[in-house]
Amino acid sequence: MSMNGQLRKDCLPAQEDVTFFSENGYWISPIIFSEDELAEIVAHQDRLYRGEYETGKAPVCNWLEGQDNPRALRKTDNSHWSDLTLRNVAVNATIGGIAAALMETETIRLFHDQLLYKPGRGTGKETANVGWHQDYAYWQCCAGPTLITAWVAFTDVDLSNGCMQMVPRSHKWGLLNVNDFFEQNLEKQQQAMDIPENEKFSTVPVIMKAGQVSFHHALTIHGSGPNTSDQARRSMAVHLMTGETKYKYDAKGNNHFNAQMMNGREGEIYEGEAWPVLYTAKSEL
Ligand SMILES: O=C(O)CCC(=O)C(=O)O
Repeated sequence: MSMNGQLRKDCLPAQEDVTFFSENGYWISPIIFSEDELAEIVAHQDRLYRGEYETGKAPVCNWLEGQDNPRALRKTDNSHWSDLTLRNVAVNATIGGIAAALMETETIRLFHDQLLYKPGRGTGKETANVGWHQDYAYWQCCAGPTLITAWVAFTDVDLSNGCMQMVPRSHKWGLLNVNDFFEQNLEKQQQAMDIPENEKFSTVPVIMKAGQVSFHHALTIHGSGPNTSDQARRSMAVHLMTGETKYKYDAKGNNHFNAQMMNGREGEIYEGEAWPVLYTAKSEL
């Protein structure tokens, strides 16, 4: 199965969708992955959790069966290092084409992926919520917020299984004071947030069918609540950067492990094998 090869033009955003993204900081695509593709992807997700690495290379901080807490959120970074099916999701050309259109840029590269599994009912106190955050807070190793995340739903998602929630327009508010992926108390976080005057904190649930992909800007505030359903919520967050994204050393030491592959080349564009190109307008010539 070749999931990455062809750019599906029928899935690209129309001009009004690009305007919506520019105004609100997020957008939801039509279905990109078929049921058969998703079944294969999910099987490979489970292989990763069993510690079976097709390429022989382990991802970063993988959750492992029999070893890690079954009730916690499973977050595996760089699954594309380890598994070719998951890699095909992370470098999917249609995802790249959509990201380029929304960011109004020519080239989209993979920064890193994050495989996610939010267990179903029974999580008890370890609710596996994702606290309000802006992705750029974690990417101070990039000179500017020229990044976008594509979140691929492997299962249907809605509020009952802890779908992501977006705060529209928040990508226009700059980097805020409250940013914590692992915080469980989203209400407390919201109260402490410095929202700009004349702006309102409102949330929109990202309700999708399996195979759809949501996109959010690196400054868009988002988080997610508990999964109260019987089934796990499965997905992959594909963190993407525009072709002009440059490396910046973060003096606070918050250098993402993928940025370490830049070997301190301050001010240089992220390019090369470590950051595969998903899409470039040049290939369209
Ligand atoms: O899966 C979630 O609930 C949050 C994922 C996330 O923070 C992201 O994709 O940037």
